[in-house]
Amino acid sequence: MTPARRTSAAACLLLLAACAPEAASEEGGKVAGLYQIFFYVAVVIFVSVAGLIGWSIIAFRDRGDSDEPTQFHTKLGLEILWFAIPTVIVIVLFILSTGVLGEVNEETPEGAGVVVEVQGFQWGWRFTWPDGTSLDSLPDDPATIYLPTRTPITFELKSQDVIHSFYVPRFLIKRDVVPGRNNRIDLTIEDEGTYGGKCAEFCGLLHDQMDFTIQAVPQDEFEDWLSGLGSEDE
Ligand SMILES: [Cu+2]
Repeated sequence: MTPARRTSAAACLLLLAACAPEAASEEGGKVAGLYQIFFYVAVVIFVSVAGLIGWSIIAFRDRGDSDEPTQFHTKLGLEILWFAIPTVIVIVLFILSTGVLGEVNEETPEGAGVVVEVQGFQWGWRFTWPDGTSLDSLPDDPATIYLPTRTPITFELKSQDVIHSFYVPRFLIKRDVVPGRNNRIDLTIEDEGTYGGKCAEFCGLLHDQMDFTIQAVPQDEFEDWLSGLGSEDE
């Protein structure tokens, strides 16, 4: 590969990497950071392997003479090297992943932040706050729920019937909602904005219509919205 081609291939890969959505949650940012490390490691591996294959194809091509290149058996140093490099890569990536997994799964202490119970059902979501106020998101009437930015939020995930999956793509975190099991997602939304949510586990006929919207707003605006919702309920 000429240097120009190599540069343009690298540029294409970088552009593709930029296609991943930007994380709107603190925890998603950590996942995105980890993803980027994996991506760059993969680029280095791909370029090295493809480069070496390309080089050997050209360097050892049939030149029309019958002379074979020098044949040898066992090259201990090289064999140890190509065993050691992937082993080190896997160990480093494993340690980094475990670290990020621990941070992302860290539970907000009880009483801190906002807790929302999210119940998935065929085919919608019921969002319930600790004071009992609830809001349903249904296929013909998808709900918008408000949540505060820069405050820890706990989604307590429950299912009434089959397995669903609570997914807000911009948060870069997805978790299954399993009947008989209480799952949770703890996260902090960093940026104000409107974020679409979906069910990400095929759960029947109207699975694709289990949409909802999260409106991330400052704390006081969230409280106004929640008290308005509570009085609507009465
Ligand atoms: Cu579902």
